[in-house]
Amino acid sequence: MRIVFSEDHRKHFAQGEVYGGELVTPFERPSRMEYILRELKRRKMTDIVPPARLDMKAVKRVHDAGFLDFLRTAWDEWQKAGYRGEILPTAIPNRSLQQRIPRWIDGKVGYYIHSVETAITAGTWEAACASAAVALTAQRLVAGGAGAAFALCRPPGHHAHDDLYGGYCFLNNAAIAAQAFRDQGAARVAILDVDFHHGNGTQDIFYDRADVLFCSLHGNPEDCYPHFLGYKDETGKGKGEGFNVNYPMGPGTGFDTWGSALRKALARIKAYKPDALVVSLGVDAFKDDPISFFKLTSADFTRAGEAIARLRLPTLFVMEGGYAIEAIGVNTVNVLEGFENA
Ligand code: SP5
Ligand code: ZN
Repeated sequence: MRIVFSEDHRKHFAQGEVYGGELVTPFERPSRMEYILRELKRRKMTDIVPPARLDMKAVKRVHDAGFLDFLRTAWDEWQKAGYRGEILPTAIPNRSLQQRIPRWIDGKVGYYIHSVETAITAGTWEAACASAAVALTAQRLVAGGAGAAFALCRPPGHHAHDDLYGGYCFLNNAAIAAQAFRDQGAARVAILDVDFHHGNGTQDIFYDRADVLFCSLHGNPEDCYPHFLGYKDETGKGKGEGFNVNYPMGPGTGFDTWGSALRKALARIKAYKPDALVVSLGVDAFKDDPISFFKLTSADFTRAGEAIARLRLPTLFVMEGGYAIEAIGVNTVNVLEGFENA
C-alpha cells in the first residue's frame, strides 16, 4: 500500500494539554508517528512518499476562510499580546452569548475552539497544513487508481468542524479528502470513522448532504468525549436525512459488539454504492488506550481491516487518534495488513 507522510508534523508539539484540571504532556504527541513508522518498516511497508504542495483551494472547500486566517495568524497575535504560554482559551461563546467574532486574540480563540484540551503553539499551522497535504496527496493516489493508500496524518482531523478546532484537530483531513473525491468526479463518497471518539467535525461538515455518507463507531457521548455530538438519533438533516449514521457504544465494548456495529456500517456503505471510501482510522478503541474505554485487541484490528476490504472499494485510510503508543504501530498496521491480505 502506498503511504504518504510528512516530517513537518513535528512542528506541532504543544507542551500542555488540559486534563483533569492539570496541564499534562499531550497524549497526541510526535512520537506516535515514530511507532507507526517503525512497525511499517518492520513489515516491509516502505513505499512512503512525502506530500505534494498543499492545495489551499481544496482546504477552502471544507473550511471557513475566517477560520483559516485565524489559525494562520493566531500564534503571531498571541506573541504580540505579550503572552508567554501556549494558546488556550479563556471565554467561550456558549448558549446565551453573542456569536460575533471579536477583534482581540483571546476572543477569537474562544470563538473558534470547541474543546480546551487542545493548545496551539508556534508550528501548529504549518503542521496542520502538512497533515492536510498528506491526506490530499494520498487521495490523489486513490483517485488515480491506486486501489488504496494510507495518509499518515498528524495532527489528526475528525474533530475539526468547518470553523472550529479542538480534540487535537485543526483541519479536517478526512473531510477535505472526501470533498476532493467529489470535486474530482466521484458521485458519492462514504466516510467510515472507526476512531474511538465520535467524528463530530466530519458529521457536522456533511450533515445536510446526501453526496457524502458518514458512519461512525464510537463511545457513547453520554459517557465520553466529545460529549455533545454523536448520538444515535443524529441522522442528518434536509437532503442529508438518512446519510449520517452513528453507532454509539458503552464502556467495556469489545469486538463482539464493535464488530457487529462495523458489519452494519459496512452494509449501509455497500447499499450506498459509493465511488470511494475514506476511513478515519483511529486506533484508540484499543483495550489499553489511556483515554478510551473500548476493549479491542491488536488481533481485532486485523479483522476490522479484512472486513473493510470486503467492500472492494477504492479506499483512503486517514490516520486519526490512538494513544497507547507502544501498541499504536501494531494496531494501525494490523488494519492495513488485514485490508491488503483479505
Ligand atoms: C483525534 C482524537 O482521538 N481526539 C481525542 C480528543 C480527546 N480529548 C479529550 C480527552 C479527555 C479524556 N478523558 C479521559 C478520561 C479517562 N479516564
Ligand atoms: Zn479518538
